Amino acid sequence: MPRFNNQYIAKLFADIGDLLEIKGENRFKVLAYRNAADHIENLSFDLYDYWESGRDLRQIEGIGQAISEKIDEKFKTGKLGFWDKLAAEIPPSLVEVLAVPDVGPKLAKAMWEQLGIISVAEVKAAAQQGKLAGLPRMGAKSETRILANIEALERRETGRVHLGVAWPLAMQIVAALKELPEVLHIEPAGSLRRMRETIGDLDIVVATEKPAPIMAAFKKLPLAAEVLLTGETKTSLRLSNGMQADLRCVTPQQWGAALQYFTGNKNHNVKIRELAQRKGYSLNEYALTRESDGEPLFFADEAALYEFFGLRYIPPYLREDRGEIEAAFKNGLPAGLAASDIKGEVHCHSTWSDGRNSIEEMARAALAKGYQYLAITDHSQSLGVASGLSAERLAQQRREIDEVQARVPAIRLWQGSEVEVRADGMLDFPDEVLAQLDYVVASVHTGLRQDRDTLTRRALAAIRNPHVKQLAHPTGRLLPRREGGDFDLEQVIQAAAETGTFLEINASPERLDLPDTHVRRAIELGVRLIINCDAHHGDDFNNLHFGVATACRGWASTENVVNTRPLEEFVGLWKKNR
Ligand code: DGT
Ligand code: CA
Ligand code: CA
Ligand code: ZN
Repeated sequence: MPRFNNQYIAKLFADIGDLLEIKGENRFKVLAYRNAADHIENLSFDLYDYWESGRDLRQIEGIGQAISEKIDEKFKTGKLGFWDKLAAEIPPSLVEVLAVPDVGPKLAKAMWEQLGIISVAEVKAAAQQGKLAGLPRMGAKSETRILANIEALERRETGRVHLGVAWPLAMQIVAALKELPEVLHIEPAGSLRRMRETIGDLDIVVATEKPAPIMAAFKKLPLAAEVLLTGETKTSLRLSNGMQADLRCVTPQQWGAALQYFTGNKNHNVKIRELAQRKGYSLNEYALTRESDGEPLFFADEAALYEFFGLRYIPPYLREDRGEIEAAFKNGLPAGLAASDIKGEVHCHSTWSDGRNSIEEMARAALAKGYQYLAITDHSQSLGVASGLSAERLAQQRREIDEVQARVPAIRLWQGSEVEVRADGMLDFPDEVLAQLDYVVASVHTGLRQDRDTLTRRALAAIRNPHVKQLAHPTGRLLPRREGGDFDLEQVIQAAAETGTFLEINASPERLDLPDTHVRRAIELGVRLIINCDAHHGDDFNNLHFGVATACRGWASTENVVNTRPLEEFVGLWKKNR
């Protein structure tokens, strides 16, 4: 029998208290379990030793008859019948849901009973889809607050947020400060400017002759929760979401060197500084200084600084010390691409599954983006949490897509499906159903904790299916916290290259999947990449730039990304190699 330690037993009783509370049990009973948990957690001796020596558990504060019997059963048999019965009634994972601030037992219960929610990840997804607002005593405001609480929990765990959280904050700060007449230049620098997938803190750089009013305005921003440090040219704030934001003011002549320095990353900067030293200069955040006579050299912009070293301008998204400086010497930097190069998307959702807009709304949103084509790819049947479509519902949906196509002829619409690759490795629809679809996207959403072989086999089966044109979000990671599945990505990338299956760069800031490093490998092997927002709402098409940045960080150019092609050419690429 395992010797359960005090922490284990305390957690067990705390969880029982939580589950009983969700169940709606009498308050005193709930409190009794929590009280016992508290006392056990704070014991100065080992509970198991105490029990083993045959002493009476009821002598311990907080432990009465009922709880002493349960401890006895657990220590004797390794099990607790009471817990098993309770866990069969109420999913124990709801305890984790209850840990989210503003989620009380009543709400946890309603989310579980009415929406089938049993994990924090599902609470988050439901909040994003506006599904919580409809619950009793809830509304859009409390839904937004719960979502923010979950993001704060994630930030506390990792110290980082994803771009979807950091980007709008940086834009808000920059927009507010830009109004000031003293601001000559302003840029968000650091990891955000490099469009790294997660952000630790914000770094804003300003060129000005008069920093004081800018510092004052920064401290007074509605977003500012606390001033952490403030000086003449630097101020650090704690923002209301818990993130830190640093503002640095430099003179206009220092601008080029400062922006370059604070953009990073650190290793890229170290390499640039070495170049300076080799030329007999030292480089800091303000200027280059000739070591022989201390003469400073200033740069009006970053391009001038790179040019001084005989380098092509290196865009921020490449500054990760991944060979970009060597490439810039040889004029071998990738050309990159822009959001405006993307001509359409083939992975989005409508109210037919877990999307929030109708097919027509999605079509019009895509058209407003200037897109030439859009495939509606609602989830397939086995993805119950996302209201996946059966083959019958797919047939009905086809009619609606045809109707919308007639009303919105300016954009080409396709019927697709985001077909689940089931845990057993089978696709969620038989080939006959897949054959009727215009465009098939395969995804692994479930069973991401399977072992490497099983997971990889599932991905390969999808890639090798002749109907599957694209593998969506290949790793399944969720930023900033959940690692993707343990796929053998090298094999996945090779199979995609062999078959001509498109690998997605999912532009949702929670995914950015393929990750940039694997984008680079995919390009080496000649994989055809595709960037999609996986939009669940028309506004989600605005995430495109995150996906484009991820492609660029993986050294992609337009020729690597198939949906930079206009309609006819894009369709011409659908044919697979085998
Ligand atoms: P983050 O905030 O963790 O997402 O990442 P960054 O890259 O924004 O890092 P941060 O905020 O610590 O610093 C911003 C930039 O300042 C960084 O990218 C490069 C520059 N920097 C910071 N510390 C150093 C340093 O010790 N040496 C050099 N050369 N540059 C530095
Ligand atoms: Ca930073
Ligand atoms: Ca910083
Ligand atoms: Zn999707």
